[in-house]
Amino acid sequence: MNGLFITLEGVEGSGKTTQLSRLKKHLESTGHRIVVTREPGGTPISEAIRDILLDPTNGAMHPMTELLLYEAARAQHVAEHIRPALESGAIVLSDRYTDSTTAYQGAGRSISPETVGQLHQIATQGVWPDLTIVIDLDPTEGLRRRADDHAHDRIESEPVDFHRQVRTAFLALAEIESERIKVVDGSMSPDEIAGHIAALVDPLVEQKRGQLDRTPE
Ligand code: Z5A
Repeated sequence: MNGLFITLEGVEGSGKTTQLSRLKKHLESTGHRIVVTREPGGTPISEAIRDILLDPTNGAMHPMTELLLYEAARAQHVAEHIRPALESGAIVLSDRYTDSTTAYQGAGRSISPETVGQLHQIATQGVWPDLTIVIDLDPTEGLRRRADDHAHDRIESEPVDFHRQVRTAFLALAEIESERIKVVDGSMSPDEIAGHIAALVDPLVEQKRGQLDRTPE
């Protein structure tokens, strides 16, 4: 595919949304076509699944139901939005993707890596990120940042130990897949984090320069 696929990962409140919007501006200033999206979500069907997943009244949800719903939302997102955008040469920036499922449902809910891996294969149809940035932050700090600006959803409401397991899983993934996954310290200022992210992204954009679409949306 001609495009470039970059995902941002991390615990709740680590600053992914803040950094995605900065990265979008940075890349647009170089004339590239940028598509920003998120998981779960990114298409009407996937957003409807997101509502079910995050609804705090759905406390009875079985871990396997949760896993299948995240992957179902992803299957639609990839087929309807991500793959066509990549085929058209866009730079796609996604707030979360498969590594969140590995960390939250795999490590957090203790579902086997084999099961999670098989479902990733089915849902992604082979669409994997070129680069993943984990913004690493103590979950206590992330939850504190989020507490100020919205009510807790079903996943956020898990005990802090759950979020610690998720953080550990992201860091372990980054060790295993050190070529693809880069860790940036989320306790720095937004400007410093944006600088580190640009330093990781710019060389990749340069490598793909001839293939990327430079028509603004
Ligand atoms: N989930 C899952 O379980 N399995 C999956 O496969 C997938 C997801 C894909 C989605 O929730 C939930 O689904 C999520 C994981 C689970 N639940 N949890 N936990 P979401 O999309 O609603 O929430 P989120 O992805 O966790 O993101 P967030 O809460 O929106 O946080 P964020 O995007 O990382 O942070 P932010 O919005 O940029 O910043 C949060 C606040 O901190 C805000 O007030 C900022 O101004 C401030 N901020 C940002 N950066 C800084 C720095 N550097 N210093 C100080 N303050 C900062």
